[in-house]
Amino acid sequence: MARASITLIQGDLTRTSADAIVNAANSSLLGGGGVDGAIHRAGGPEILAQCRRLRAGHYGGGLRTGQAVATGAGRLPARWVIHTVGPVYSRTEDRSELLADCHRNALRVADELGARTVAFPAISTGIFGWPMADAARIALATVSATETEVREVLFVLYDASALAAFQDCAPS
Ligand code: AR6
Repeated sequence: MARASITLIQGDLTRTSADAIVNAANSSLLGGGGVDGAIHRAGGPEILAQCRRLRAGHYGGGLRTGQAVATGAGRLPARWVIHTVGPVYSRTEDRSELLADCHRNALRVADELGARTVAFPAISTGIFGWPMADAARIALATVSATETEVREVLFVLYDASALAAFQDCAPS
């Protein structure tokens, strides 16, 4: 086991070629807005069909915050989608460990799949309201510290300000 190299890029996760891309999903696993909606639109109905099978099986109660599970990637230029559920940001409760869990568990699932390149969005920073700089710090610290067979982790940031926030946190 080793540590993955980390690459920061600005772009659209649904157009990213990687063995696996990570979806910032919700516990229903049945789609939503943001990057989740974009993944299901671009990937086609096969991803949702597999999510429904997960809900009919081991994930009858949904996917818990911080956990991760994989499906195929439909028409996306990836082999797998690893769905994880970020925490909703709270001003009163420290939920950082749950956001770290999303990254650790996504990498664990990637290892189980044999994925060598994994692309993440900035989990929880959209609809779930996490301040970008703080989410970037947690995401980068967690991936840097996680033992994995994944060789490269890409953070695919949607806009220039998100990329800048990640660059400000990255070790030089
Ligand atoms: N490529 C890369 N990043 C993107 C893309 C894209 N195509 N689209 C959005 N982002 P969000 P969350 C960025 O809201 O905060 C859904 O309804 C976006 O700018 O997608 O974890 C789920 O079903 C932001 O920086 O996820 C859940 O209910 C980041 O992706 C809920 O939203 C995450 O924003 C999850 O909320």
